Amino acid sequence: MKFYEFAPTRSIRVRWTLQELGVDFEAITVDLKGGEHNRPEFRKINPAGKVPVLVDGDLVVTESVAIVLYLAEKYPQKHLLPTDLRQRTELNRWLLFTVTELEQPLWRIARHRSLYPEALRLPADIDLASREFKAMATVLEEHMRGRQFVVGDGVTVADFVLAYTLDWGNEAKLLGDCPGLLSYMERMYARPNAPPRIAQALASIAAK
Ligand SMILES: N[C@@H](CCC(=O)N[C@@H](CS)C(=O)NCC(=O)O)C(=O)O
Repeated sequence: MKFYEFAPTRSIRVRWTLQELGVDFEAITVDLKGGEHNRPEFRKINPAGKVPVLVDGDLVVTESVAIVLYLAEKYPQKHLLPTDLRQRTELNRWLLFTVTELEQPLWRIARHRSLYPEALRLPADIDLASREFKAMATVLEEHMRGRQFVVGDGVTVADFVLAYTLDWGNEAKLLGDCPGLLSYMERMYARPNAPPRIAQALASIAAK
């Protein structure tokens, strides 16, 4: 399997899953800072010009959540997905909550802080998105009370997606009111096969 990644991005969700599964893969860095995602060779693999991408034989999978679900289904013996319908539905629920209710405000903040051209940035949207993130993080804080994992009693790919997204929220300084989420995120990153935190990954590319 070939894994196209750029260290501090949503690629972390996929690297985390691959490392927990303990499977062989070839990692290929797509240097977003250097514009490698806009090269025609990469656009052929993902016309959206985004990472992560997983290529497994003739199958090309984009979208970080689709990739982690594919990997968990490909290696069922590692039990990173519940088989019971109710638990699986809970997993889908929290995965979608993570990418729609938590990630989207964080993405808006990142765009309006630094990714959009300066003239297009809307500081007011940073404020709105921050409030929306915090309101939804509070809902999750309540859900996580007394829990080790977001779904059921064992680790699933939803934990990798969520812990990365909470690390992103922590980088944006939005987790201050959610001590339970902070300690869950830190516990997840203390797992032996966890990937680097976003701050470490950013430092590794800055050093290059
Ligand atoms: N929904 C996609 C988002 C992928 C995405 O936006 N990746 C960013 C890095 S986190 C990227 O490659 N950006 C390059 C660009 O938009 O030009 C996923 O979860 O995989």
